[in-house]
Amino acid sequence: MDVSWFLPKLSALVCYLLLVIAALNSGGENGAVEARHRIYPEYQTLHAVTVKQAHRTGYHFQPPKHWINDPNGPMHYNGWYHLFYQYNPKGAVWGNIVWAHSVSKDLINWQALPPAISPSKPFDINGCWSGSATVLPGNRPVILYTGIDTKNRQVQNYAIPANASDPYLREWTKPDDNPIVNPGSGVNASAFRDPTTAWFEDGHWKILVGGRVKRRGMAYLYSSRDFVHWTQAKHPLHSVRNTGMWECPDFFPVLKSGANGLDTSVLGQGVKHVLKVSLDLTRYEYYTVGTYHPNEDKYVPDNTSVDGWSGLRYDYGNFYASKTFFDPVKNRRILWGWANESDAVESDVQKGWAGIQAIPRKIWLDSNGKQLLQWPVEELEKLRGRNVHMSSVKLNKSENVEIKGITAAQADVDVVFSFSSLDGAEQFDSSRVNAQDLCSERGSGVPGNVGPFGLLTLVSEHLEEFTPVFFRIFKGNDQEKHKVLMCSDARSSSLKSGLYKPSFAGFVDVDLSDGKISLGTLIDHSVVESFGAGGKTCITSRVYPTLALFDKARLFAFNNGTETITIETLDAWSMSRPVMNQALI
Ligand code: DQQ
Repeated sequence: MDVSWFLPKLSALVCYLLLVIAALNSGGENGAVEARHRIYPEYQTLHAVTVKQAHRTGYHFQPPKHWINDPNGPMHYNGWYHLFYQYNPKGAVWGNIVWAHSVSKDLINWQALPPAISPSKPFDINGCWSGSATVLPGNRPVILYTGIDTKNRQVQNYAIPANASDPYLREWTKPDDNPIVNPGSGVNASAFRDPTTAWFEDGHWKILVGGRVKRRGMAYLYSSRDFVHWTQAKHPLHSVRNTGMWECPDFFPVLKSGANGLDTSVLGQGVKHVLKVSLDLTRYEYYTVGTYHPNEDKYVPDNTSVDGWSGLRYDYGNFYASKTFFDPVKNRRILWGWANESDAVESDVQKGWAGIQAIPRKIWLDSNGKQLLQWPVEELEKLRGRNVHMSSVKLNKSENVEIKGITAAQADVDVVFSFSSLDGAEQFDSSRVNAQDLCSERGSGVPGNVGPFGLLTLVSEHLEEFTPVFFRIFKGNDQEKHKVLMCSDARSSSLKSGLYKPSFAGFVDVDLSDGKISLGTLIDHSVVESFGAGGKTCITSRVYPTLALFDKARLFAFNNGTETITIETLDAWSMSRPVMNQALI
């Protein structure tokens, strides 16, 4: 028996398990600063001499050079959207982290300001890590962030604008009564970070801070009357065993019906709550939808939400440390997430930059109450240029159609596929719970009955490189009529080796009774960000083509299933470049 295919998988699995066990057991109690960003001391302070353009994005958020990670403190204040983010001003790997700061009128065109918060005081001298912003009554913004203090403890600090009448809020002051939240007894000081936006209730401000006790992920709850003196609640708002450190928790209300967002303090009858956590062990996130009981300081996920490793994700690809905020201008809740690199670290250093932010997404509760829906903010449509439109195009098995006439490496595509029958769909094997494994076995080239069908993005001239985004539809079991798999498969995305090229995938909980399914995809040189079934399942892939670059990139719609698929409608647009982080004079 040839087991050669199995050996690399086995060794990868063993390495991963060892890593997980090591992380779970280390406990961080040895005084080390625990955050699993990879540390490359030799590159941390290696300024980029040149910035390589090949894989830089056209319309995604990124600074002119160097490393970025988590989005921090997004808010709207006096006519401007603010985005802060973890940034290394000195190199293209994680380190020397400050809160970089940009402002925008429309969430698409951004101007860069000097860093808002940098290590300078005993309570943050070893790092200014992630956090959130809250706009207090009287229009007073406050930032809460994690500082790494002189003893390498993680403490929570606040910062306020030095001049609240400056619409850009360029300068921030860190008052001397910091830190305002110290790790209390029983709290692991090296696993205690990333305060949330505060909500107000019954005379108190409340926040969550992420943490871990042994293997249990924790969302510690604190309350305060004045925003400066904080008291730890008797028990965490929520915790789940065996999930490891919870980074960047986010907790917010959503309307039971309708797509409008809610201010973080809204409670009441028509409201559910969402708790999202970022799992340091796996570097992916999950969320639950549930009920917040303010009087008991408790959050209980609904029984329709899986509360653990296999819970729902905002995004099944390169997307981490996300954070939402309420936008009072358009009454919506907006999600920001870090789309980290899949490239080798040496390549990041050569490129002179690493990390982008995914396109900000409006999020709201699906009418089924079980999950969130996401869609790129409508302002993105301003960048749409030349359009190609198709309708009623039939794709028989192994047929494809090229979408010509737009800039395929920098594009926005919206397509609705239809099929006349699902009778022949293959039976889903209910033991196959791992979508990513299924996608890697049944890639875009493996024929099926209903699917695979979808888009081939960033395709090189002779198909040496391509990133397919596609669906495969199975017959379900008693509970579910159908099982829909959505994949964004990076395995053939680049001829370059030494990269992470995963077959990212998720299932799509969608009613197919109208015989249709939609796919929206944002293609931007080294990122393919996809929204299945109106934003029910989203997948972001970072890819690094060597041939499918700029005007050499092509775009196709394809079908490799025996069931004929019809492109009901397809619109594709060339996307123009916004102003991206020019310094504001
Ligand atoms: N990144 C920050 C931490 C956070 C982690 C440090 C998540 O505050 O837990 O840069 O990516």
